[in-house]
Amino acid sequence: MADATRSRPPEAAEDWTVPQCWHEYSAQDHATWDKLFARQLGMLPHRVTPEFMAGLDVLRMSKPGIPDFAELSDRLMTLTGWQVVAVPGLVPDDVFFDHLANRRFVAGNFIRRPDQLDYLQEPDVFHDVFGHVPLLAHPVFADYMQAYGKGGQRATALGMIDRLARLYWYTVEFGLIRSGDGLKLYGAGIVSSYGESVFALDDPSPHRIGFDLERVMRTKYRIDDFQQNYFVIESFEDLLERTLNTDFGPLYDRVAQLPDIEIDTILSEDGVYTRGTQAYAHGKVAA
Ligand code: HBI
Ligand code: FE
Repeated sequence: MADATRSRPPEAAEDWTVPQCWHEYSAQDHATWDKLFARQLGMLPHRVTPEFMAGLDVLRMSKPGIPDFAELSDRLMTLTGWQVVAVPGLVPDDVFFDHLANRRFVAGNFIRRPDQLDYLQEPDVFHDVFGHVPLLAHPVFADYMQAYGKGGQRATALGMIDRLARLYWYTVEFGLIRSGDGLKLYGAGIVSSYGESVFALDDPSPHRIGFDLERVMRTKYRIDDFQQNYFVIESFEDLLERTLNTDFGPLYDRVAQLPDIEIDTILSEDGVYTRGTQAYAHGKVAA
């Protein structure tokens, strides 16, 4: 979540964008990307939704080194009308929403240090570009992201950003999708993390619950560790349909009257795919 008090660095434009300065990446920066890329590619193909692999392919993302945003944007523009623009890190919510509403995805231009391969707090170029950009090549998901940006602008006016942010968290960042009899990954926070890509699908600990818009908007989330529940969509078409064709006004009114739902709760009306043991989260507390 963006820190509302953060101020725009002097080198950034009014819309918080900066030049990517691709030529300034060091050999070590590119090597870090290649290492993270190879590690995910060794494990993701049978775990991630096929649309993600198709996006990597059509955007030529297996080319070694940190991608040049100008090149990515050229390809994306042709496919779905999206661009990738560089920012120094987290940007304020209103700036973020304005970019998405105009089909611009903001990506951090820096890469994590070699001692931070497994976890870092701020989204870097590996999370933002490897995690988020492949699905922007998918027309339906691309429309969903823009709809989220527009929804963010309306939610701001209604004081409901926190509720809408939960939708982003449980879909764009940590979503699972049904695939035949099984589940697959699509959330960027999962697919850019080696540990969570295994945990989210295979671990007996987390709950996996069928997506319901109102339910998701009421559910808290954690930013400091693997999720304790994941929400499963049927398809990108279904996700777009359930969000785009819903009037969020009455929904926000209803949600505002209802209590928040804790991260480890299962409700009687939930469509449960897996009832988790919660052993991972609870084991940590005891330790
Ligand atoms: N800024 N760079 C960046 N990346 C994000 O994912 C992001 C952001 N600012 C705000 C934000 N996300 C979220 O708070 C909104 O989805 C609510
Ligand atoms: Fe992200």
